Amino acid sequence: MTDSPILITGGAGFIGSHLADALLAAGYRVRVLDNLSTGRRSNLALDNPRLELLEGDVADAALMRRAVAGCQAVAHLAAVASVQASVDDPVSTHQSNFIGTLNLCEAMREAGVRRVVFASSAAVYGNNGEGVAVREDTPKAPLTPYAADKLASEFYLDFYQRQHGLEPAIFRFFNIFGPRQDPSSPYSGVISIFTERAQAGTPIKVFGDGEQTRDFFYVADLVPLLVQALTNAQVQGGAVNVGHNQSISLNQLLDAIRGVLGSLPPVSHGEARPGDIRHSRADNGLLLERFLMPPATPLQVGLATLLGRA
Ligand code: NAD
Ligand code: UD2
Repeated sequence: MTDSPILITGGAGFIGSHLADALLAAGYRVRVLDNLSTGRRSNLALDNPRLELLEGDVADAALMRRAVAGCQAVAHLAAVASVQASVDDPVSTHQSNFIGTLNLCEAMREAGVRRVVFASSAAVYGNNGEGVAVREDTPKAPLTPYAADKLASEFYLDFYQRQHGLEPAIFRFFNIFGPRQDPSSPYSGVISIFTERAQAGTPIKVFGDGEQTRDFFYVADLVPLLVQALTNAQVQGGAVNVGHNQSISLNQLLDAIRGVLGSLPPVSHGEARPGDIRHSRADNGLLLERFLMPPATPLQVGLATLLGRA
């Protein structure tokens, strides 16, 4: 381990702050670049002298150069994570979700920093592969600016790998959940919304019949994969799905929350969201081949932690 820091863009957010905690616990120095748009200072162990916070935007090329300078590796997690925000404001979200990646690639090329872990998304597949386990070679069908920016970022990372020797490790996250996921927007992760409402006793709204399925993945199981990709001697090219190849319906999810709490507030059903994917499940063969997977946290255990009943 060298003493130079690992940069986490978006490190004050949900996934990034758990990664920061794990790297600090393992003895690394961590530099976070975050504009605190959805991230929070309170997610970070700011009293740890090995943690540095640079407050600013990944779209600021000069700041990105300062952030990358002297780092041993980068986890690029900064993005406007809401798909709907990208639909509502594609120009502004493009600055965060694509220009930020390009600025990072240039800054890494200039600084000679090679290793970068990138948070891509199942969104790159659109509706393709719906109902079967989606493989990495499933044709891509980005249906929104969010998905297009993620896929374009993947292509640029691939270009910088071939042309400039960058070492990208690209993960396509399916539905990550866990503590610190912000439930405050209607487009926040469904588990963060349902568990917050279940705890507060406020009504839960299911969009559609609740039989849509998702491959949920607990954040504490994701972090060791990110750490391996940042620190392994070698990375192999190409993107890797992050999921369990197991999906459950929202109705089953609600049953599981009821199982932890003993009861649920009123649950109503509304119109399905336009464009909502019906079934989503990751083929995770490549993930298992390339990375050491920690034993999966059972959904009940993850939910109990979120609900303060662990
Ligand atoms: P999050 O909103 O908690 O984290 C994103 C972080 O990036 C926040 O701290 C935010 O303040 C910061 N940020 C946003 N725009 C920025 C900018 N222009 N400059 C600097 N910082 C900026 O969301 P998350 O769930 O932790 O997502 C992390 C990454 O994983 C994102 O790239 C997201 O697209 C991707 N992802 C997440 C999921 C999921 O299930 N949570 C699924 C697929 C992909
Ligand atoms: C996830 C990602 C998104 C993108 C996409 C790729 C999150 C938060 N979003 O979108 O970034 O990667 O996958 O396919 O991880 N729902 C309700 N009630 C609510 C909220 C949601 O019924 O109050 C439903 C929603 O209509 C959907 C399901 O729950 O059917 C999951 O919604 P989500 O927003 O958590 O995630 P998803 O899969 O749409």
